[in-house]
Amino acid sequence: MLRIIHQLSDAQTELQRVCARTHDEQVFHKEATVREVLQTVQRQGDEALLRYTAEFDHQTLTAEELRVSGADLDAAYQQISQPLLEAIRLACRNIETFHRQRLPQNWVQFEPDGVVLGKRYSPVDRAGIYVPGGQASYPSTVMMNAIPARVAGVPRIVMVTPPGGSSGISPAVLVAAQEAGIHEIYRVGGAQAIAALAYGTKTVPHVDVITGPGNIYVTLAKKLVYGTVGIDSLAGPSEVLIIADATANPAHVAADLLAQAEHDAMAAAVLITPDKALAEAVVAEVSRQLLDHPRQTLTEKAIAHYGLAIVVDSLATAVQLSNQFAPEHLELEVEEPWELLEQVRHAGAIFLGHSTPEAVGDYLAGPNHTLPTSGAARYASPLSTETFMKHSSLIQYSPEALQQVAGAIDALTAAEGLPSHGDSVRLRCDRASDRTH
Ligand code: HSO
Ligand code: ZN
Repeated sequence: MLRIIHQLSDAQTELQRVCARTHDEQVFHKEATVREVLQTVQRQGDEALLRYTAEFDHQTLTAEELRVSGADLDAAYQQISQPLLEAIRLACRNIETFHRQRLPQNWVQFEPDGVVLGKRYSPVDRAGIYVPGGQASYPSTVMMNAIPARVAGVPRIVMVTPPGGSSGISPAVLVAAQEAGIHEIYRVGGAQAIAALAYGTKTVPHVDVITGPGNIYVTLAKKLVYGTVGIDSLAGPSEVLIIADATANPAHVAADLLAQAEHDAMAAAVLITPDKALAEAVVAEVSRQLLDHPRQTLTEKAIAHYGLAIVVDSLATAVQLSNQFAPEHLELEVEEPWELLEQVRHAGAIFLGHSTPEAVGDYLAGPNHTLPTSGAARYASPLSTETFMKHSSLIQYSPEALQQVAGAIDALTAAEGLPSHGDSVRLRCDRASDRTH
C-alpha cells in the first residue's frame, strides 16, 4: 500500500529516511568479507576466481571456460527473437548518437607573450564492465555502459558477469554485448570479478576503469579498489520521484512508480503532487496494478517501505522537496514541464511531460540510464564518455615568458623552501639573458 503524507515536516523526515536507505545496511562485516576476497584474488589469481565461483555461484569451471567462446557468442544470436534483436540495434543506435554529442574537445590557446596552454583528452586503455547476474541481468545496462566506452575510443572493453545457472549467461545480454562493441567476456561475478578487473589474473586482464551496477558486495569491492582503478560511481538501489499535477493520468503515474519499485525491494518510488484527489487515485491504482503483478512480493515490499505519495500546497514546494532529495530519475508529469524545469536543481535524469515514462530512457531514448542515486545527483552526473576519458594539461613557455614570471616563482619557491625549483627557472633565465647579450 502506497502511503499518503499531508504534513510538510513528515514529508521531509520520510524523504530523508528514503534517501539514506542504503546506508542502513550492515556494511561493516560485508566489507571484511569483500576485503578478503580482493586479497585472495590478488594473490592467487584464476585459482581463487574458480574457487569463489564454485562457492558463491555453484558452478565448476576450468580456467579455459572463464572466457565466453566465439561459438557461444554466435549461438546467442540464434536464441533471441528477431524483434528483440531489432530493439537492441535501435537502442544501440540511439545511445551511440546521444553519446557522440559534444564529445570532449582538445583545445590549445596561444597567448601573445609566447605562452601556450591547453587540454588534450584521451581514452583509458582498458575498460571493464560489470553486468549483474540473475534477475538484474539487463541487456540495456550492457549497452548503456559499453557504448560510451566505445564512443570514447577505448581500445579494449572487457565484460564480466556471473556464469548463470544451468542455462548460462542470458543470450540477450551476450547479443547486446556484441552489438555494443564489447571485445571479450568472462564468466565471473561478485567481488571476485571486481578484484580480477582491478588486479588482473592470468586469464582476466586488469583494466583502468570499472563501471556497471551490482549488489552490495560488488559495490563495496568497487569502493575498495578505487585508486588502483577508476570507477563510475557507487550505485545504490534505483529511485524515481514524480511531480504531477491534476493533468496527470493516475494509471500512468502508478505504472511509473511500479516500474521503479519492481527493480528491487529497496527501490524507492515517490509521488509529490499539489492535487489530493490525484494522490488518492494513484494510491488506488498502485494497489490495483499490483494485484496480478508477476513480481508482486518484491514490488509490494518496495512500495511499502520506500513508496510515498506526498500532498503539498504547490508545485513550487514539490520542486523544493525534490531538490532536497536529488532523485536519480525525476518525472515532471505536469501541464507545463519546461516551466517547472527552471526550478529543478538536482536530478540524474529528467523526464518531461505526459508521454515520457522513465522506461523510454531506461531502454532507448539515448541518454544513459546509469545515474547518480541516494542523493548523489547533488554532485554527480550520469555515466558518459567522460567516465572513460581523462585529459592532460598542456603548458609551453617561451624564454621571454619564463623570464617574465621568474621573479614570482622565485618568491614562491623561497616561501616553500624548495631551492631546486627556484634554480630550474633561474638557470634557464640566466642562459636566456646570456644568449641575448
Ligand atoms: N531503471 C534502471 C534501469 C533499467 N530499467 C534497466 C530497466 N532496465 C536504473 O536506472
Ligand atoms: Zn528501470
